[in-house]
Amino acid sequence: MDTICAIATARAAAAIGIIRVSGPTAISICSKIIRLKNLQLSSVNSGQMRLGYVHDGDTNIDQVMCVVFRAPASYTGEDMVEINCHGGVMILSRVMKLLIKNGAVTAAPGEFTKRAFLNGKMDLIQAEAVGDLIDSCNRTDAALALERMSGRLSNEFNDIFDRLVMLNTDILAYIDFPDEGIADIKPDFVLSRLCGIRDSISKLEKSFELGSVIHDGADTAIIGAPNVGKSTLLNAILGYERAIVSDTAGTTRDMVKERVEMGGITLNLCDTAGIRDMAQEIERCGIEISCRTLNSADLVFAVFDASRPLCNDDLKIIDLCDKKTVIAVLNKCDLPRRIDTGYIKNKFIHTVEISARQKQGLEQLENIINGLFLSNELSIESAAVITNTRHFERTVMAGKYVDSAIDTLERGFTLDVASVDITEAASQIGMITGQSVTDKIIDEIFSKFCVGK
Ligand SMILES: Nc1nc2c(ncn2[C@@H]2O[C@H](COP(=O)(O)OP(=O)(O)OP(=O)(O)O)[C@@H](O)[C@H]2O)c(=O)[nH]1
Ligand SMILES: [Mg+2]
Repeated sequence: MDTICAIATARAAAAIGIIRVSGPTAISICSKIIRLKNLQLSSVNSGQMRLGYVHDGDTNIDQVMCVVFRAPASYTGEDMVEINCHGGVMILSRVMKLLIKNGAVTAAPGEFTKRAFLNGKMDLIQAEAVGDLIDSCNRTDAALALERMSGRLSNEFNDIFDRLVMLNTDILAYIDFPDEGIADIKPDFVLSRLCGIRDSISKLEKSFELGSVIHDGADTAIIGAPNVGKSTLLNAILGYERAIVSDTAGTTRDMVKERVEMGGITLNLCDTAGIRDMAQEIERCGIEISCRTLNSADLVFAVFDASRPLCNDDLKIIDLCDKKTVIAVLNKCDLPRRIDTGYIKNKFIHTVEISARQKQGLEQLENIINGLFLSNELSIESAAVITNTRHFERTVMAGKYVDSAIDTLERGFTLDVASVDITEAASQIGMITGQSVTDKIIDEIFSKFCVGK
């Protein structure tokens, strides 16, 4: 096994830059280039930080702090040295060159975490969570990644895997050794255990609805009749003038998209063209896009001008919002109220009164969003939630195999036929945790990591 090295911090001028070295010769290679006061690097206690110099012969290259971690008590499970250099591309690359000159090789993307996985320091879910934590885009996404790193989601999948394997072992023992006094296994008993497993899989499958919104953001359409203040609302949420605002109806035609964190989740906000019946050709194209955006949205802000009575275009918006998750936004509340508030409150579960121009009421809007997606944030962060598409796809496949096994038994086929599907279901779950995963999948997963991770 090679000893690998990589810069683990950003390649930019900074106070500190960290180089990681891992592998069987990590300590001996680093001993050749790091001089400590009164001590050999190889004698330093694990986890202790020491001051020293990286040198190339008689030339000192940098004053550094370094830590030795001995196998197996390290991130990768191998001997490791972490060298805290001064930040800056030039110093870091000189130290890297020295390490390579003395026998280390440059690490591939994600190779440290891949080694940690291969050495049994973490399962595949936990390894992927390291990447997810670094890439997380909001606090809930980060909290969930941290939960996965600690093994919360792994426990759920391991439990399902164990239940499938145990059930299959019982079935196969009964089929293969009928004369050895193994208790009779009735199809009904297998069916009830399979249904229990299916419930657990379904729960995880369902968690992805929320997980994908937390990870990728909620596609949020701001829709409404022209001039109700949609673009003003977008600008107020973003905190800068992103979209053109004017009192001419039909100002916005192209869709304006921005990402923003609001209420604990990321919103992929789309300001759209005002929807109205009387529109010229170009505006009509914009309205078509508005309707498509509305249909595919996870969340809709339906904006109304509270300073005037509801018009036909507003009523059309109310109809279009049917079956969507909608927050009705009564805008222009700084002006005298002329809208039928009761009518709106009757039509929508969530309503908020704001003045986008004066940036009033945005906090209430934020609270509603938080309540909608993270009603019990604490329990979400400690719950097993799938946010990774790969995990979701395998979970769905496992569910299908369990369904097929259930169907087989219900149609009166023998246990050995169901056993084939149970084996497949376990193998799909094993691909999530890494228990039954191919080298190709492993390489694919870690190649998405950055170097040094
Ligand atoms: N008084 C008041 N005026 C507002 C408020 N929000 C928006 N306006 C005004 O309403 C007019 C229309 O605002 P926009 O944000 O362009 O409205 P829109 O819904 O994006 O309009 P279209 O793009 O044409 O569909 C502008 O003159 C805004 O200044 C508000 O909260 N109070
Ligand atoms: Mg607009």
